[in-house]
Order: sequence, then structure tokens, then C-alpha cells
Amino acid sequence: MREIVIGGAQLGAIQKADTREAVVDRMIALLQQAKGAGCDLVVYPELALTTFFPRWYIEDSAEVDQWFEHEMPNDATRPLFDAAKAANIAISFGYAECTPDGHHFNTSILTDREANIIGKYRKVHLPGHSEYDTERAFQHLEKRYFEPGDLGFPVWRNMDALMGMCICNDRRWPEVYREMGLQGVELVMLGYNTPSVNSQMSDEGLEKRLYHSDLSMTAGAYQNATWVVGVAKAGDEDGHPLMGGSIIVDPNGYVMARAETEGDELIVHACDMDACAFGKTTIFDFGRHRRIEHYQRIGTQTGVVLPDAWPTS
Ligand code: CDV
Repeated sequence: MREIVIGGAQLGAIQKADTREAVVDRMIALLQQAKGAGCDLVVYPELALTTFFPRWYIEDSAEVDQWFEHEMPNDATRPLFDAAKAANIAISFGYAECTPDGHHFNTSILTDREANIIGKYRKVHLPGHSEYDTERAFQHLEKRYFEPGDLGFPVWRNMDALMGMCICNDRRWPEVYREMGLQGVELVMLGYNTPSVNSQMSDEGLEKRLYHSDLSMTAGAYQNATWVVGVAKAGDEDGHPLMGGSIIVDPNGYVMARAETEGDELIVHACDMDACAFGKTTIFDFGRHRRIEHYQRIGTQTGVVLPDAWPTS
């Protein structure tokens, strides 16, 4: 048995005016709670340090820059790293990254139990748009503020397990889990900021949004025989509701823990990494069963190409 007690540290709303220091204090409070619950690893949401700023259309690059971190850890986040090291708990969280050469990514990092960063992932599937969209109820400008990630979907050895990350919209794409599945991943960690309503379909409400979120993560877990931990930033941010629904999913696709609120909330489950072995050696033994000679489109084609038209007689 390779048991890792995992905490999903859902964060409630972060307002525009909230400082990073105030958010880090909340993250440390959840970490202390996780310590009390015996956690070895704590997963926080996407863009955990700030409000979900891509809902705001900003033209001034200096104003945009305030949402980005130029180094990690930095003065604001170092107390979190120190607390994690003192607690002997590995952590994963998301933030907006500006690289030394000026590139902008939606990033997550993973540490070991000594708070050393051992993994970095940059979000590949950026949703939304890059210019102000008058047709939407609210904006989702990730394509304006971020470049698509340039690191692929790496998997790292950490705490005697194989761990990978993705971010929010990535969770809806089966290719993401399979890329990591093909590296033997046993734990996929992801954070999200998902609006409670669809900005392009006003009658799509919370129930369907939560269902699609669950569906994506439970399918990804089952089809790759891996644990999946999905953690929300939830609640009402400056009048814009984000859904909760943080879950820990086992390698059979069952939800083992679920958040009940839209506030700061810790969900916990003792996850046995050895539970991945059965699926990986039987129905999802990729080496024996995959038929890559029939999968060319997956790696070479983005959009849909319809079959030839019906023959006309
Ligand atoms: N932050 C996100 O990537 N949010 C998307 C929204 C736009 C649907 C998501 O997939 O949850």
C-alpha cells in the first residue's frame, strides 16, 4: 500500500482588492487544518493568489502586470512555503507567471515535502477569447493574457508516486489525461475557476456545470486508472459567481470526497497509489491494447474534417 493522504483546499472568493498576503494567510489556515487531518499533500486551485482577473478587459499592460508573479516563491508566498515545509506537507497551487523574458502563462507548481518546487505545468487549453466580446454576459480573456503552455504534460516522481498536473479547462480534454496516462500517472492534480453560469448560454446553470466537471474528471480517472484531485476557487468574486464542486476521484472513477460549500473548505481522502495497478494492468494496459495505427487524427488534426458528401444518384 502506498497511501498519500491528500487534501483538496478549495478557496472561496477572492475579491479584486484582496492582497496576496491575505490570500496566503487563508491558504496557510487550510494547510494547518490539513496537518490536523494527517494530510501529506495539499492541492489548491488555479490562479490561487488573486481574483480570477481574466474576467476583466484591461488594455494597460502595467495594470495587467499586477496580477502576475515574477518569481516563485516570492515575498508574498514564502510564508506558505515555510509553513508547508514546517508541516512536512507537499503542495500544489496555480498562479499567473511572468517569465524573466516576458512570457505570460497560467501556471501550476508542485513541491516535495520540503517545499522544493519539483514540477511546473503551464496551462495548454486556454478557453475564452482575446478581445472584448459584446455577445457574452461576461468576459473570459485567458487568450488575451496568457500564451498556451510550452511544457507539455509532464509526470514527476514525488512521494513514491507518479504525479502530473493540468489546469481547469484542461480537465475537459481526454488527451490531457492520456498524455499523462502514457507516462504511468497515478495522481492528476488540477485547480479550476469555473463560472457558475455559461457566459454564452444564460440558461445553462450550476447543475449542468457541476455535472460536466464531475463527468470530465471521473472519466479521466477511470480511463487512465489514476487518482484525480480537482479543486475549485468558488464563490462570488466581484458579482461573478464561481462554482465549487471540488472532488477527489479514485482510479475507478468514484468520487471519494466532495466539497459542500462555495467557501474555503478542505476535503480529505487517504489515496492508495497501488489502487491504480489493477486498471493499468488489465483493461487499460495501454501497451497491450492501444491501436495507435488507427489514431493518426488525434495527433495531426485539430478541427473536424467531415467524411465525403453523400453520393448523389
Ligand atoms: N478557467 C477556466 O479554464 N474556466 C473554464 C470555463 C471558461 C468554462 C472551464 O473549463 O472551467
